Amino acid sequence: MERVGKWLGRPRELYNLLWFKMGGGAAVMPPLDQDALSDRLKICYRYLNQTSRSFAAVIQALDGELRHAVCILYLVLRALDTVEDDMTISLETKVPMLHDFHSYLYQPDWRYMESKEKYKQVLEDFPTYCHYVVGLVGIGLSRLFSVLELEDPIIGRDTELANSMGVFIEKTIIIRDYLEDQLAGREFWPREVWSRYAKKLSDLAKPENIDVAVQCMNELITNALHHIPHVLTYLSRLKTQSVFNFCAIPQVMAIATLAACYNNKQVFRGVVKIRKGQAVTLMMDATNIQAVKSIMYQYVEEIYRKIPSADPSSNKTQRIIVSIQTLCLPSGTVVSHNHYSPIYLSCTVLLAALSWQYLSAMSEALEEDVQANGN
Ligand code: IN0
Repeated sequence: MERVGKWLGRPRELYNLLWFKMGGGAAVMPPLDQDALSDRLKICYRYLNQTSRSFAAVIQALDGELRHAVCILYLVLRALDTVEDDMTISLETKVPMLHDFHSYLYQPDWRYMESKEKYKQVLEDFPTYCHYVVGLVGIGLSRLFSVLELEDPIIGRDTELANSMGVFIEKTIIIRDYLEDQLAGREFWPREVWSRYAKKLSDLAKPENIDVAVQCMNELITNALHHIPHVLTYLSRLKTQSVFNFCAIPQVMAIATLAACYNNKQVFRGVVKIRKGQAVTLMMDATNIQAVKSIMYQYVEEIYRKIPSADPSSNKTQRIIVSIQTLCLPSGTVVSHNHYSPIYLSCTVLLAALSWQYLSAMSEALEEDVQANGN
């Protein structure tokens, strides 16, 4: 019953999820012709689908040569990340292992089996880490797009924008995974921020510190939002549809995740993830710059509505949101958060109620259909 209630409030997500599961995603992400692949490439795509189902579909939809290059780059980076995140490997072993990693790629039998006790890993230099872990991915990918002439040379040359694309995703993951990383012995939140809220980063997980913990996270989210203008400029320069989808989807997932985390105590108690139906809807929608701007607008609006007046970063958060919304609207439109005309408000409520009734009826009909078909 709870599950039915969950869907009734979100009929479009239910509709998109069913459509996607029934193969509708092929319109945005055409599937790969498996028979045309060599055996080695088949293995690569099998591993890719095992690491990330939805993102694998986006990679498989890339054009020609770019598809295999990105597939292999993604697998290599995920493998590196697995070593980096493994807290059973000491730093003395891990650092040389990461340096030599490129040579293991040519040794099919290479394995690491010596898992020992848990070690702790604290990230001390966030900008350098970001440059190597994320920035180089964005810069490398952007050069690939340009060299293959799928995008203009400026995409490969403008390293600052390419860097922001990756840093926005990475900062979002680091914010969302606070608890998981704490439990695993990893510390990624920047000291210069958390030290103004607590003595130790682990203190933020203590129930008695929940209010300052949320304030600290709200500051980090406000900081991450500052990358959005660069992200929008980068995406607005893209010309190839499959490259656009590949680049835009992780960005809209990131803003949806930040909106779910903002001012949410649950980040310090469990897992906060976007719903499957929400993710599928974002994948279906984020296919052009205007749609991405409208998604960004809606999620920053959701954050704006949640800003507590007593939050220490509230003014900064409001300012960056207004400037993002200005970028997302057609030029000449003014963003206002204060004046709602009562007549517009009534019309909106009436329209929302009517749409809700219509969509609920449609989702019920759909669900009956699915049950009748035994899926
Ligand atoms: C990525 C990025 C990514 C995609 C497109 C353009 C980019 C431009 C600059 C930098 C990174 C870019 O996207 C993925 C998204 C991803 O992996 N999503 C997973 C999430 C998950 O939980 O596993 C999903 O299932 O949807 C990304 O996060 N990274 C990444 C890695 C390699 C490549 Cl080639 C592209 C990781 C990171 C750390 C942000 C670089």
